[in-house]
Amino acid sequence: MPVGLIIPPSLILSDERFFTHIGVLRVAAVLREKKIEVDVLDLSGVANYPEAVCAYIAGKNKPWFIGITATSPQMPATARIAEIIRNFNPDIKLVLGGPHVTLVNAARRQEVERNVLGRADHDLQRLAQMFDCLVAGDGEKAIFEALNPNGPQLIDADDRRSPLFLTSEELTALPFPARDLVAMESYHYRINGAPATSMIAQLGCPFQCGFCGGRESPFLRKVRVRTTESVIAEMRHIYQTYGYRGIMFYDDELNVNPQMVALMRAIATLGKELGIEWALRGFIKSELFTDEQAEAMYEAGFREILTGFESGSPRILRNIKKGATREDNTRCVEIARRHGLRVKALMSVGHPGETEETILETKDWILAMRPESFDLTRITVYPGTPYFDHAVPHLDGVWVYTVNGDHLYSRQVDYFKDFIYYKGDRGARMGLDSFFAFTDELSAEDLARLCRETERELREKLGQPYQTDVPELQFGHSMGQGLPDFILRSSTAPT
Ligand code: B12
Repeated sequence: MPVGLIIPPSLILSDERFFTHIGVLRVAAVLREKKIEVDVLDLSGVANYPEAVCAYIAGKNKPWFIGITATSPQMPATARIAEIIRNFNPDIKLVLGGPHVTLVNAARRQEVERNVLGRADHDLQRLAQMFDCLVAGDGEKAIFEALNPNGPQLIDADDRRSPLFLTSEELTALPFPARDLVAMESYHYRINGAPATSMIAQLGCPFQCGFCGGRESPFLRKVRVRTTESVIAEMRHIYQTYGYRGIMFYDDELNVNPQMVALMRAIATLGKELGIEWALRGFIKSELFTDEQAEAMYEAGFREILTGFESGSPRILRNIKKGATREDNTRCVEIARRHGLRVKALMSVGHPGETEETILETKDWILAMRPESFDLTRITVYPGTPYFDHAVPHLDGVWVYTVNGDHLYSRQVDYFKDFIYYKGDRGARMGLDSFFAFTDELSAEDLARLCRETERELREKLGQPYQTDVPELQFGHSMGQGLPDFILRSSTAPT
């Protein structure tokens, strides 16, 4: 009987088959390495996913164990999937891993430390009622504890002292993510016209941004790097096995790695050896960006950088604890331009102290910089972010986070129900682009309206239309037929 791993749909995204979920495919890879039969059910973009889940658990080769991966916005679909599995067969061991449970657990740890059990404790208890086992942090070793029928209900690998927390050496030694267990050809991202996929070369970001998940979570905070040889070997594998020369690096920031320039040079050498021009894209931290890095990135094949500039307002940048000033951000754009790198500016609205004026400053900075593309994200106060973890109860279910005398108020989010549309106009078109937070000057409705208006104006002025929705996939169930290959792949299937 196989172990099933499920990737739930991300119902808030306009296109769910942009990038595969790397984390759960790393878990699949270690299972396969130990000769454990593993199925991956990829429900990304599958409109009738409940039917697909039913067909899977009722199929010929029934799983005895199901692990689900989820970010917070994937929780409404995850809860539905868990309910279906429970109702069908309560004996299946049901396990939750991934960012949501990791961050709820990290937030709860903060509550325990401060001796004030509250929102996160409540959220973790709800998860514990729904799942037999919760896994926080690295899944590659923790999965084997989860497979133990008598294992603990909470496995906390998000702890530097835990033997389940991977060292950089262990990270380097891991098998590559089992990309063959999802239908890579059904994903359709492109960089510079080249079909592209994603990879992770390093983990962790040591900075303190108030909105960012995992600032108290070693899994997301401690920088863990792989050797240059290991990264190069994975790129070679991606090209030779799947034919991709387009790669999006999902490392939090490429330039926190002191070996970054050496890595770029090695990527350039590999490109020459393979006789290809890479089409690469990745994140950098603006105040650390240098001409030397930009030149090496271009040489390696990078054509675009993404940077979380977040705001054009010095007050907001201070409140976020961004570590970069507006001048640093402007300088970063100039460096990229000098070296032929396009810039995607990741901007956001809804920080402590946000006012109409600060949103205007963001708009003006974008209009002055004219990045080749941008996002304007609505900030959500997720567990595991300083905005959540360091907030205190205010009034009637509202919590308040204070920084430099400015405030951010947030309401409890029901992760099993609330759909959090964080960018673009998909939420607005569905009447669901609400904010879950507000400031002294701007209500949640004001923030939603200003965010909508600002983004619309910027898109018009920069000639950068909204991303259009990609039609959802349907699983057609006809008698006697199994699940299609773009949904279910098994490690035992002939390759
Ligand atoms: C890539 C990425 C995306 C991509 C997703 C593409 C894709 N299909 O993967 C895009 C750009 C679409 C995206 C969107 C969003 N993202 Co994002 N994203 C990331 C990023 C940068 C890398 C993810 C990754 O591959 N990590 C590396 C792998 C190894 O880690 P992992 O996936 O967590 O898996 C490990 C463990 O969690 C565990 N595990 C995972 N699954 C399972 C399952 C089982 C059974 C077990 C036992 C263990 C296990 O083991 C894995 C291996 O160690 C992370 C930051 C980060 N560094 O992780 C943010 C991050 C996951 N994103 C985040 C957020 C907030 C979002 C958005 C909500 C956007 C926003 N700004 O508000 C949306 C929501 C998307 C959605 N799915 O609904 C937060 C998660 C917050 C949360 N509470 O869930 C993160 C952590 C960033 C942060 N620090 O705040 N994101």
